[in-house]
Amino acid sequence: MVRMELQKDKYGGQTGRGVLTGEDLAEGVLKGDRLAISRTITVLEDNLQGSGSIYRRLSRKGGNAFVVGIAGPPGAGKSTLINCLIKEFRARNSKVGVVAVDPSSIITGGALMGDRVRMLEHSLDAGVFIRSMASRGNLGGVSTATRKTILVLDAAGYDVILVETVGVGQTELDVASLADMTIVVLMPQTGDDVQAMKAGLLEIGDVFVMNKAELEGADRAVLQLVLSVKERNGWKPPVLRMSAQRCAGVKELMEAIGKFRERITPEQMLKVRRGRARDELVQSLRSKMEELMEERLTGDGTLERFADLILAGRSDPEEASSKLLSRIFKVKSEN
Ligand SMILES: Nc1nc2c(ncn2[C@@H]2O[C@H](COP(=O)(O)OP(=O)(O)OP(=O)(O)O)[C@@H](O)[C@H]2O)c(=O)[nH]1
Ligand SMILES: [Mg+2]
Repeated sequence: MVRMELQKDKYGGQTGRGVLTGEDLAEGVLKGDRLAISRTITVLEDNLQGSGSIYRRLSRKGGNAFVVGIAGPPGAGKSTLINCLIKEFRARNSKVGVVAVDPSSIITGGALMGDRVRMLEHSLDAGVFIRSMASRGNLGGVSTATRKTILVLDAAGYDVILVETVGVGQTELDVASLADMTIVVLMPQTGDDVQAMKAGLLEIGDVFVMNKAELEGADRAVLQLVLSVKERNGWKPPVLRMSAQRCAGVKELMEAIGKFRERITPEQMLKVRRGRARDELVQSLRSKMEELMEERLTGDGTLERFADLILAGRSDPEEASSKLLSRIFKVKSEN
């Protein structure tokens, strides 16, 4: 509660000089001011006033952080493992940002709390910034909000950004595409659904961690995984064993991260980042078009009128959408 109050005083609203601008916030971020970082993420997430200028200022500053996605089924030990990674990176003097993407937390709130408590020991460290994010109906969705958060942390000077995502829905795949490398965390278990889940995860992992390796069935699970992992672009993703609760195996994981990072050539990096810039552009276009649609068509009952026309057999969805498109964009659209 105290923190919320502080945020409000410094960056949350009116000050003696008047309302703080996006530029003020952006400057705060570039100086690494934690309250500014926190407030800025919220402003960008919610598209509040000032987000345009913040975005312009910050997006030209970033590009230095190494972004690592940590994906895997619920309860595999991703947060526990991140805790271990934070310690290792801090020991090497890297500043670490953590983004916990948690679509399920709106329902339970439990996982978020768990993450907070588990990572609490780092929360007083100025070199660590942890942000949990629920998909609370953000414009453009979770991956857009995650991208913006990464942008802010990157500009604020965090060297490594760890992004935790659960499961393998489209959201997670989108989030994985934001990362420079992805670590997939699994645990020994059985069941067909798990196999299906792994199928999606197999595609995105650059390193696989079999966590809870002290549990029964770990050897078999590792063996199965080794057999299923395929070489991609000259890199055979290693399969590592870990007991994240004790951080056993974290040195090997750090080594694997280092190796992967070393072999990324500047050209590959450029290619990845160009692809990302393109995706961002498409996403932004898409959300602006949706806004436009919302603005022009829903408020005044246009959609209902066209629906009636279709019902009455006087139009069809294809023809109607072409007409509406040309109306929105004021261009002639091919039917
Ligand atoms: N036995 C054992 N338990 C572990 C290990 N690592 C983590 N756990 C436990 O597994 C549970 C889930 O760990 P989390 O780190 O919250 O897993 P998560 O993947 O982040 O979970 P979600 O964020 O809810 O998807 C916790 O009770 C951990 O204490 C391990 O190496 N061995
Ligand atoms: Mg977690």
